[in-house]
Amino acid sequence: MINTKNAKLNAWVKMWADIMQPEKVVLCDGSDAEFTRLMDECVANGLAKKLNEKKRPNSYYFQSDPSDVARVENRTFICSKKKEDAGPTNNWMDPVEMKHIMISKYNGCMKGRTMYVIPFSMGPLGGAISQLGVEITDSAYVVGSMKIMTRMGKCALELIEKTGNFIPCVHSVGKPLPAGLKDAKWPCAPIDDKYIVQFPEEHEIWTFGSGYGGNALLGKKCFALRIASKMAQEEGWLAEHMLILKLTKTATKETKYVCAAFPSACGKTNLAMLIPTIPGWEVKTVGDDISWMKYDKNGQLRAINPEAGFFGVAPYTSEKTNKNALDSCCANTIFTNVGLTPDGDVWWEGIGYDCPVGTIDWKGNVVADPASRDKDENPVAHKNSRFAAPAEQCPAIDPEWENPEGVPVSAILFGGRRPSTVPLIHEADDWNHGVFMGSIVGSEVTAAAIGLKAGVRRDPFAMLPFCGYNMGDYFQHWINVGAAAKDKTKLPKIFFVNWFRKDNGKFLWPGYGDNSRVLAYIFDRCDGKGETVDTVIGKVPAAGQINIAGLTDGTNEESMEKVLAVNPEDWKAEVALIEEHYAKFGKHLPKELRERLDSLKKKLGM
Ligand code: GTP
Ligand code: SPV
Ligand code: MN
Repeated sequence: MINTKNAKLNAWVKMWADIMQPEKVVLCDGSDAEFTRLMDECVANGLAKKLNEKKRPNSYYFQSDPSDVARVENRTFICSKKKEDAGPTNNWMDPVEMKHIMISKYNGCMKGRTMYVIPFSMGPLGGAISQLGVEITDSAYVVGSMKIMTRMGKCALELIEKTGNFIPCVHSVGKPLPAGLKDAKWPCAPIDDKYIVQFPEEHEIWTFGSGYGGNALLGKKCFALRIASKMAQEEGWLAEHMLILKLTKTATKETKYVCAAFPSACGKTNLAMLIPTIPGWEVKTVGDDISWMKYDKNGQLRAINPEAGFFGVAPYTSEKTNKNALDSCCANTIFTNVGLTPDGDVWWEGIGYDCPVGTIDWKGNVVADPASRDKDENPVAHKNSRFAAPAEQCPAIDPEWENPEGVPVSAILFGGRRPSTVPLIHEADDWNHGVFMGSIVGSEVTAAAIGLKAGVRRDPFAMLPFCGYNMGDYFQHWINVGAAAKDKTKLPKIFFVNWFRKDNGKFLWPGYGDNSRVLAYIFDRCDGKGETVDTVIGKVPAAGQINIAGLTDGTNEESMEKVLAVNPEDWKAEVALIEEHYAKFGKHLPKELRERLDSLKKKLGM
């Protein structure tokens, strides 16, 4: 058992150890030595490979079970007392019933394994916006990943010992290890036996059966979004699926911080680390996935990144698309489901050079003839393969990224993958109009979750899989946060962007580093500069306002007109889809949003 200075923590661990019956219990200290020891144990037991020390020091390679490659939304539950409080977009089960089922799963689930106890902080240690948690897990992969993704170990434990406050996070891969048997390469439970469960009223997380990312690194989606969104509703702040970046106009050294919510695998990591292709601008990274925002005493909304690492999509990360992400993975990184090259390095589609013959693909097969592989049907790296890399290794990390007070937010962006209808950028008239924009975000589905139907789905605020309570009440919370602003002029300006509009199957906008051209326009709009044109959905830039100088991909005045176009017929069809989407929320839909939709319909003559 463990013997910390906090009796509540000791008793909680003992209770779970009695149920799960691990061979031993280990309190993690978060040291570099512990990381290397645990990862080397995984290597010795056949669960991981150590990468070439010369090329990628202190880095490890894992292949998951083919059933365990992404989040599992149909196995994710919000267990509030009342079904209505989970709302129409979440799976719900009665908390008592769920606990009953899960305790039977947890009974003896760690036999033959070690129970690791991971104290961690989301956000800078001791910061006013930060929160503490403790995860118990039987996965060394989870311990290693939590070391990268959170402030973990002794430093967090000391704070927990002082206050006794922590969010309890329970995890097991759900596969006891009978004595004498060799462990699986990636132990986990079958797909229908995976449980990702949040108890929002109790601020507690129980998960079972998956070892993957958002299912198992409980500080991330389970805590920092599902539970934190509920805490934020109770306490008047915001917990969002957003990157945070700093934009600097180098001539004047003026800076602005921007938060952006895009659905999973829709470009947050890329935008957060972007290298501008236009002179005079610099981008620094604060976070790439999650933003917690609170008003300071002057009424300024400030954001922190609660994480300490990046759990990024590997495919198509290259020197050209995202050099800063690639450089962040240079050492001390865990890779999952990418390709393993014969010289002990990693490879993925779109890394920028050909796949070496003899590379092992994510399923463990040798790639004998790389040129003959279909990169879409049978990729070497799974489409949701990921790296977990320490944020401090990012060359573009903002010196302010660990400021416990957070950074002041000037603009909020919403977006998704929309092949049609939605222009490159449009601007909200005011906060509530921005909330309307967030509430109607839609996107083509990606590989970040298992088992979703292809096509565009509504993903309001990019929070569809991550809101810990009724999404209608969440919309209302956003309206309330705007109304609570002491000084409305200090509220961030809200924009909607779409890097993914197509014409004849081809992207109309080059994206990636060229998104700096849109960021520059946003910067000026925050200062009230720049020329706009009013459309039915909001302000779009007037012709020539987005700098396209030097673009050689075919972008010209004509393509800009297409990518910025707001076509009333498209929007009439969109309104019908929004109606359908809104109908789900019944009386939980804020009247302010209904009014916005009605006003859009009126403008469209509907
Ligand atoms: P999560 O970690 O799942 O939350 O994803 P994310 O939002 O951080 O997405 P990420 O930046 O990892 O991008 C996902 C995919 O979108 C990658 O394959 C990128 O290459 C692609 N992508 C990112 N930005 C752009 C862009 O501006 N244009 C285009 N066409 N593709 C992009
Ligand atoms: C996402 O799916 O939005 C991710 C990856 O950031 S995961 O941590 O698996 O949720
Ligand atoms: Mn994400």
